[in-house]
Amino acid sequence: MLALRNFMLDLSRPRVMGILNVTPDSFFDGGRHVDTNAALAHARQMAADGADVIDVGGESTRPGAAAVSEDEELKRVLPVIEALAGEGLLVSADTRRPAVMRAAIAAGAAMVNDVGALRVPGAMDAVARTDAAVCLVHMQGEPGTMQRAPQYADVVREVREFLVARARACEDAGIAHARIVVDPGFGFGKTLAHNLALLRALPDLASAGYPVLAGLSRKSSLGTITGRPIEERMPASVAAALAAVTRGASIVRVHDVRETVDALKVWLAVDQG
Ligand code: 9MG
Repeated sequence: MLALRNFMLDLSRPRVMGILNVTPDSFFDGGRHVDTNAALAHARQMAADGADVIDVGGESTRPGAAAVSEDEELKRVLPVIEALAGEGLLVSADTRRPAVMRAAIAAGAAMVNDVGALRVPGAMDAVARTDAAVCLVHMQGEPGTMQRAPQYADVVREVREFLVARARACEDAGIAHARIVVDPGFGFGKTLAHNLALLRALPDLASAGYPVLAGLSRKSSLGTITGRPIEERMPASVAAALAAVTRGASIVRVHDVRETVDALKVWLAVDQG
């Protein structure tokens, strides 16, 4: 079970987080949902298609993306979060900024998805003072430069140790174990070889005792493997989501909700009767 404020999400079957980028420049769907009404329509469609959580982000973390002011980020995400939470949907706020975390939770977000793993001063406190869940993501470097020359002596060990240390720091700060999710951060300062090693080692990460979230949807590693541009990576993304859940991921973060949900239904029917 994952505790998201007063909602308990049963993780005995894999769950789907739908990606909603309210940005002009995200790597796959940048610009499509900047308008609040377009964003809401897309989120409602993802929920109807079976998304369990909608992850709302107002700042792109893709390398080279333009910096966004805090005010602009708030202006983009708050009306969307407020409307979706008001409709009873589980909403996650994809942000690294403590002020955005606080405002998003006040607007109804039940989870914070932080690619910085609450390392910005004030971020851990912003979550700890609430009953929201948190997803702690591993990232080597900073979004602008992280893909230049990622290096690890042992990527699996380093990512696991980092995530367990951050999760324990959260617990020390008062965030209950049941509210914490960890994520190896595919593509966040990682080569294809690093991503594949982490994907193969997901059972090891899951054995740390926190639910694992995996985000591979449309990412460049899938383009490297298949030779396909971003618009043609849906089948590869579905395959990657299945590869992740068969290795113990509890939640997959995806653009293609309907296709992923169908694939998971088939896998579940075969695998778990
Ligand atoms: C915001 N964002 C982009 N990629 C991501 C990933 O792989 N995991 C999580 N949790 N967030 C991500």
